[in-house]
Amino acid sequence: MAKAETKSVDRASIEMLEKAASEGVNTAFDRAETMKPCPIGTVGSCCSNCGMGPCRVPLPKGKEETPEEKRKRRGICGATAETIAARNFIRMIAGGAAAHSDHGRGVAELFLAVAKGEASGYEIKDEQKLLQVALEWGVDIGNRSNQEIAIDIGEKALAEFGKQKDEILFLRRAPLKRQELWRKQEVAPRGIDREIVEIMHRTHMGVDQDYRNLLKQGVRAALADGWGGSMIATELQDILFGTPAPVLGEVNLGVLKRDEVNLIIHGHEPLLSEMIVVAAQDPQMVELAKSKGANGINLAGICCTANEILMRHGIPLAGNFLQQELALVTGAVDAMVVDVQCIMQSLPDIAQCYHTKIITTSPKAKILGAMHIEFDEHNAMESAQAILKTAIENFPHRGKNIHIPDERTDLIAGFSHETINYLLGGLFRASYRPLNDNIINGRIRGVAGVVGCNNPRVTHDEVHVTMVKELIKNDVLVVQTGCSAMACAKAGLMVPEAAAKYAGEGLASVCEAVGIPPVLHMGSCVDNSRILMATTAMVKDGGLGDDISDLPVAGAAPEWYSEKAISIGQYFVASGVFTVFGVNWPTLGSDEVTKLLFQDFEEMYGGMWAFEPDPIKAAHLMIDHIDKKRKALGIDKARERILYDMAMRRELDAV
Ligand code: BF8
Ligand code: SF4
Repeated sequence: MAKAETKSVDRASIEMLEKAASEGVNTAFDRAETMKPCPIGTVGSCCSNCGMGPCRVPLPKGKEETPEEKRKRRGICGATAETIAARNFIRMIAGGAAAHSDHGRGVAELFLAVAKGEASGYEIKDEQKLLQVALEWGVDIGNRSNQEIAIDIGEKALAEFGKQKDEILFLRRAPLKRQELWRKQEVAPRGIDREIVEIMHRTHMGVDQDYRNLLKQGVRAALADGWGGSMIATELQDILFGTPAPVLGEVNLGVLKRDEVNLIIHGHEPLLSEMIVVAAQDPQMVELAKSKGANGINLAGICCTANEILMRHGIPLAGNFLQQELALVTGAVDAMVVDVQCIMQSLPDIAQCYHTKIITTSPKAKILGAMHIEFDEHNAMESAQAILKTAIENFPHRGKNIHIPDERTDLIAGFSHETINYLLGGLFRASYRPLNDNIINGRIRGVAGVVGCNNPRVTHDEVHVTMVKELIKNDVLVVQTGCSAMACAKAGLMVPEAAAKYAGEGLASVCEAVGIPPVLHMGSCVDNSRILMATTAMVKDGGLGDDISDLPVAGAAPEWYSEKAISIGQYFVASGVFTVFGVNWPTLGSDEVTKLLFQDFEEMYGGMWAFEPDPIKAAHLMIDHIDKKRKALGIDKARERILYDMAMRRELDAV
C-alpha cells in the first residue's frame, strides 16, 4: 500500500489514514488502489444500455484507423463509438441534474407545506427574497400576506418540474442575449423532469443515434439543472432559512470535541439539518448530554450539508467528501446522520469498528447496516430530537482508541450573490460596479469558479489547492462551492490575510480595501446557481460585454467524481463559461464527441470544455482564456499599465 502522505495533502486526513491502516480499517483510498479504473469505461467506450451487450468499442491503440475499421467498430446494435460516448455522457448529466433537481423539489415541497402552515418549526426568514421571486414569477403581491404569496410561489416552483411546453421561469434571469442564443440553439429547457426523462428515452437502444443531437439534449437538461432545479433549491432555501451573510467558521477534523457529544451531519438537503441545529440548542438536550457525562453537544458537517449549515449558522465543517470515512476513524463520532448524495455505503461497516451510529433519514436513501429515523417534515423537530438523543445516548459507548487530529483552520464563508453585492456596493447602492471597475482597470484579472468533489484517483485536496493558489497569484479572484471550497479553506485561503500572503498585488490590494479573502466561499453544489447569478450581475452592471461569454471568467472542477459535477460543468459551458476538468475525461473514446465539446461548443455557446489533470497547466488554460476575453473587451492594456506601475513603484521604493 502507498504511504498515507501520497494520498492527501491534508495533515488531518493523513493522520487518520495512518490510524485506519493500523486498525485494519479499509477506506476509499485503499479501494482506489486495489481497484484500477477500467480503461474502456473511463473514456466512455463501454455501453451497457441493453441485454445484447455490454459492448466495448475502444479506440485502437497507437495505430491510424482506416474508415473501414472505424465503420466496424460498433456495438451489437450498430451504435458507433460516437453514439456510445455521447449517450454515456448525457446519462451522467441526467443523473446529476436529477440529483440536484430532486433536491430542489424536496425544498419546494417543504416550502409549500410551510406556507400552508403544515410544517411547524419553520418560517419564512428572507421576506425580501420572497417578494423578489414573487415579482420575477408574476405572483401578485398586493395586500397579500407572506403566507399567501408563498403558497403561489411554492406551487409555481413545483410546477416547474412537470411543465410540458413553456420554458422554465428562472431562465429569464439570464442576460437577454444568452436567452436568445439558447432559443436559437433549441436548448431552452421546458419542465425539468421532462428534460431528464428525455435523456433516458433518447439513450435507450435504437432512439437518438446522432451524437450532436444527443449532446444537445444533454445541454438542455443541464440548463434545467443550473437555471432550474438547483436555482429553485438555492432560492427557496434562502427564503426559508435565510440568505447567507459572512460568517466565521472552522474546518477540519480538529473541530470534533473529545468531551462533547459529536453529531456529524452529512449529505445535501438542509431541511433536517436546520432543525437539528435548533434542537441542539434546547437546554433539555444539553442537560441530557450532561447526564451522560458529556460537556455539551457538538455539531459538525461533512459534504454539502456542511456548507449549508456553515453558511447560515457558522456550524464547523468536519471535512469534505473523502473525509467522511476518516471522521469515523477518529473514534469520537457518536452518530453520523445522512440524507442524500455522496454518502459512501462503507460507512456502517467502518462505524462497526468504533461505536458510531449511522442514521439514514430519507425514504430515498437507506443503507443496509444503518439505522433509519425517517425525516418527517410535518414533525421535523421530533425527527431532529430522536436523532440527537441517539447520538447522546451513544456517547458513553465510546471506545478507548480515540484520536482527534489537532487540525482546524479558520475561514470566512457566506458569500452569497447578494452578500457580494452589498459588500462591494454598500447596502444602499448594492452593485457589482466595484468588481467590474477593478476588472476593467486590471487590478483583478478575472474571476474563476473552482468547484466540485474529491476523487481518490488523485491526491486528496492537492489539485484544488494548487490550482487556486496559482489563480490568485495571477490576480484571478476565485469563487468556490462544494468540497473544493473546503479543500481551500483547510489550506487557509479563505481568510482576509490570505490576500497578502498568496494573491498577486492587484487582487490583494482590492481584497484589502474591501476586507474580503481572495477566495470566496459561495456555498454548496446547488449553490453554483449563485455563481450563475453573480456572472449575470456582472454582465448587467456593464462595461464587460453583454453576455456571460464576454466576461473574463472561467470554471473548473479539478478533482471531480460525481455526475452532478458533469451536469454543473455542462450548464456553465452552455451559459458561456470556459470550464476545465481534471482527473479523467469521459468522452476520450470518441474524437468527434470530444471535439464537439472542446471546440465546436465555443462557436455554439461561447463556452467550451477542456480536460487538463495538471492543476498549474489547467490554471493557465483558465488564465489564457481570461486574457483572451480581456483582449476582446479591449481592456488588456489596462493590466499592462498596472504591471508597469507596480514595477515603477518598486523602482521608486528602491531609491
Ligand atoms: O454536491 S462537491 S463530492 S459533496 S458532488 Fe459530493 Fe462533489 Fe462534494 Fe456536494 Ni458536490
Ligand atoms: Fe451494445 Fe447497443 Fe446494447 Fe449498447 S445498446 S449494449 S451498444 S447492443
